Amino acid sequence: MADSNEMTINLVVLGRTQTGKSAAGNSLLGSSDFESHCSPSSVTTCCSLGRSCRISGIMRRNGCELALRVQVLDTPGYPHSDLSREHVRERVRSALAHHFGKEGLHLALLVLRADLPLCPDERDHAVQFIQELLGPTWKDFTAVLLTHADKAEEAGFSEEAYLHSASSTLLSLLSSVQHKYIFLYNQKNIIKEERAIVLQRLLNFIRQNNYQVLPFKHSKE
Ligand SMILES: Nc1nc2c(ncn2[C@@H]2O[C@H](COP(=O)(O)OP(=O)(O)O)[C@@H](O)[C@H]2O)c(=O)[nH]1
Ligand SMILES: [Mg+2]
Repeated sequence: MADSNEMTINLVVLGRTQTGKSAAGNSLLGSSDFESHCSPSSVTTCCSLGRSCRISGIMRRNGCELALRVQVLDTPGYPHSDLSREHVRERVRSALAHHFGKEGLHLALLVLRADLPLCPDERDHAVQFIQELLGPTWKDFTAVLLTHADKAEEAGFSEEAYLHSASSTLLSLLSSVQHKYIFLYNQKNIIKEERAIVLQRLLNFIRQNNYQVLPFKHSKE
């Protein structure tokens, strides 16, 4: 938490390898803190926390401007090329407790590629993984980030057309998280205006949740 004219939102990116988690984290932070590139093996192996600088012009409360700060926890994806499911889960679990043990988590962002169909097995793995990390109220604290929306757009899909043609697996997942989803056109660094729109949408989700946070037990070390 910070002074009264500033608000910090705490986010974690989750999802399989090469979906664009680290790139999404960088876009949200307006930085290049996280290593992100195309690779035949998983790039991210450890969790790391990135913090944005103060962002103004996004948020108001009771008629007053509030500066926003964003904290993003980048995570190794699961499935991962070199780490077992248990390793990834324990790394993420301990990083959540370490970084957000005191302040709590506002939203987990489940990162999926918009240019690939979501199949039931993958959905089940992702949901089970998030449930293990966030517990029974995971749906209230999860939003879906659909990266590679630029590729879907290149293939002729507007967001509406995309949702009309999307797999029932994806549609039921979006419905289960109360339609908290955002398309990300993250082929290069997103521009300031696009970032502001994404942050506004995330803030709306957080507001819908009455600014509740999900607490985590502090790590012992
Ligand atoms: N075209 C496109 N490429 C993306 C997008 N998001 C990520 N990428 C690329 O996908 C690759 C993997 O991204 P990365 O952030 O390392 O994935 P991670 O393993 O989930 O962290 C990188 O080459 C990114 O530049 C996107 O929205 N559109
Ligand atoms: Mg990564």
